[in-house]
Amino acid sequence: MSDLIVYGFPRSTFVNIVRLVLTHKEVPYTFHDLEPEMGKPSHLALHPFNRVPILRHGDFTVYETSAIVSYLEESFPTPALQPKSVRDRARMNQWISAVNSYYYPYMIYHVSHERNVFPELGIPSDEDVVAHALPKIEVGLKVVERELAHGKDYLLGSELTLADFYMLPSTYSFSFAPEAKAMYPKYPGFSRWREKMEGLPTVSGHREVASNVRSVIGFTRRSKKSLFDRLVGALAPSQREARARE
Ligand SMILES: N[C@@H](CCC(=O)N[C@@H](CS)C(=O)NCC(=O)O)C(=O)O
Repeated sequence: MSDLIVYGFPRSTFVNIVRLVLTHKEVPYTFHDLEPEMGKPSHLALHPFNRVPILRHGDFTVYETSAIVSYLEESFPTPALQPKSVRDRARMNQWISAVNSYYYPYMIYHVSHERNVFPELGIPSDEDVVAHALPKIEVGLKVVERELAHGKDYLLGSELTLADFYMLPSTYSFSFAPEAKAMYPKYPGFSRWREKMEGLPTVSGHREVASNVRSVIGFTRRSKKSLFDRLVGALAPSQREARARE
């Protein structure tokens, strides 16, 4: 068994970034589903900010996705997922920061939660939160489209980098929202990039492992209650109102 453990829950966007990188590098790892432990002392001992993912490698533990993927890149350098040129690395880090600051918050924390997660828990969507996020998502899609005007396969050009694996999970989860179905076809370069990414053996391999039927059924049954308990705090009216202004 591998001495690498990824802690998280299967649906998490950031957890999936880490799992994609490990899959691409063909590094074996064990996945520890933290769903039943979220917010409990065993989880907070790993991540004091109450988030996922967390990586354990032997006696070393690290949280925050960008720190984790940098560690993986340096510990398992081949195949490389960061460019050799200083400027391309800056560009890659620009994408990573943009996903953290603009793509994930609006696509996932705002719209996907309102459209997919809350209704699954029997809670109606807050249309103000969705309406506020949509123009910001449109900006994000225009930026990707403009960058991909170079006509090459990946965000930075012909080289697959961490930027692509950062962008994929947010744009994948958001694709299930009805708004994405209307928006995505307007961006042909972005749609080609998604197709290219989905066709990579890394991505199909990861999806197969992540959608393992037994674990998904287990997750759905078990997680509804804990997800509800966990997110109920986020439903405080003041917090939801704040999200419509962020
Ligand atoms: N800055 C963190 C963000 C991680 C994050 O927000 N993870 C989400 C899941 S995608 C989370 O843990 N949410 C807490 C929850 O769902 O209770 C990182 O880069 O790892």
